[in-house]
Amino acid sequence: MKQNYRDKKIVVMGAGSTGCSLARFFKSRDARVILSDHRSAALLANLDELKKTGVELDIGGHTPALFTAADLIVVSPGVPLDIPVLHACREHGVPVLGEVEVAWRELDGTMIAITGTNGKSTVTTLVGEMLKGWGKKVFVGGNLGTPLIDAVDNDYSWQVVELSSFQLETIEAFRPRYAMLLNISEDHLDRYPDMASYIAAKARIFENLQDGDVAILNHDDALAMQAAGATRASRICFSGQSLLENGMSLIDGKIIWRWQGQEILFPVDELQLRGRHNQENVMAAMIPLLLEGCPAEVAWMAAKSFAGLPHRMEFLGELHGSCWYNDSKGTNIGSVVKSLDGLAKPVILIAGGKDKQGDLSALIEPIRAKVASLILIGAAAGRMENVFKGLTEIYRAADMQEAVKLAARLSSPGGTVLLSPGCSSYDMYKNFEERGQDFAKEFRALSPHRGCRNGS
Ligand code: UMA
Ligand code: ADP
Repeated sequence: MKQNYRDKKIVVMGAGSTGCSLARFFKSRDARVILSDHRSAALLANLDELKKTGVELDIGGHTPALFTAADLIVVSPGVPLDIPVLHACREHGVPVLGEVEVAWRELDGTMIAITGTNGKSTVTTLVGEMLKGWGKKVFVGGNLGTPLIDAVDNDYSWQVVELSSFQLETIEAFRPRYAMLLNISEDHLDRYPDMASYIAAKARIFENLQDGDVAILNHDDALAMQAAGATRASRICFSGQSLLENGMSLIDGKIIWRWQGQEILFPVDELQLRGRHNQENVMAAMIPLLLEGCPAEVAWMAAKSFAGLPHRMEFLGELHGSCWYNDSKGTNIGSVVKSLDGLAKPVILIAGGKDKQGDLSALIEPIRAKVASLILIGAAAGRMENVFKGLTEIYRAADMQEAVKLAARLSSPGGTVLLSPGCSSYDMYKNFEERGQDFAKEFRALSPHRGCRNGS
């Protein structure tokens, strides 16, 4: 499975975290590496360090002649596959792969791959914590932050990898032992022509599974169940609605694992994670561990100890009697719905950002029911205002500082202020972390003497 890249001419597209890691990897395999990015050098980091190792640069655009003369093109997830330079490569018979495919070919060990519209990072981290609690040497990364290629040459016995639809678009033979699809709702419709194309990309996680592999599925999500199609892998499900004969169910405040005649119960009130969606995440995460023979109490101990990731319903503190939450990772409409679901009325909601062109209608009822004031920021503010007009009071804010000050003024004791944008952050910030940090900073500026419980 491992490839020989010696003296091959390889163009790596995108000089973000994926591209820089890929360039280092190919260099370590004695390939000729060209790192190509359409942004200017001033906007890119790490280039000097890479240049010193002999990586060649094609910056400020993608030079077609370099691409069509290459042996292989490896794209970063943020690169759309329908751009002219990649069409030209395909016409010239130059293979185009993604980083996940390249990494998978190099890796030994057992891989657990996790996709879905929401909950991927939480489940990926949880699975990683459970494996570590069981004493395993484990890589935890992928879309979560550390590119999978960084797992190569590290003798991890396990890899837990979060996969986005972008990363799955460019696999070929990729075959994890466990493939998890948590849920599907609208996302990334600024990249995909329609929902069917987005689902098709997600479904590729099952494409190469064989007998003996395992597909872990959400029994309550018809789209996710359908996406698994005719996979040859065994299907093991989790459900928040039905008691499954073989699988993981959530009934009357208990997670019930039923497998081959055995039953184990886990009381969800022992978890620190809040919200029903997180209970579903815990169920999904435990399945591969229990199937692999990890003692139930070891997996459950890791689940109980996990307080959640920053920027996902992260409690920042109280101000004038209202609770403030940073849910900057709420980057699509489905996740905002889930976050509002766990909160009582009245909520002051700060939303907006880079528009992903999805259907906003799933938010209409939750806004009507829970949101006392809606503060809109960013490029999507205009479209959101048109759809949500008349449901609640709507305000516009030019930046986070204005939004936070307005939220503090509008909030009332017993209420909640929530940043859950339903959009990506790229119109105003480098990423969702920077947006969440800005929100927390502005909150702290209003409440300098109040500590943050989980705050950054
Ligand atoms: N670029 C080009 N040409 C193009 C398009 C982009 O040169 O046509 C360049 C950009 O100028 C930029 C570089 O590509 O310099 C960025 O590449 P990238 O967007 O793939 O970013 P990376 O830093 O490599 O990060 C990627 C993931 N980013 C995206 O999918 C957009 C990260 O997920 C991931 O953590 C990282 O790889 C490691 O695996 C982020 C994300 O937003 C968190 N993911 C989306 C999400 O979760 O919704 C899918
Ligand atoms: P992802 O990595 O898929 O973006 P995260 O674990 O980072 O998912 O969670 C992001 C947001 O998605 C959370 O703040 C929460 O609002 C929502 N979310 C998390 N888990 C689920 C789930 N299982 N179902 C629906 N929404 C969820």
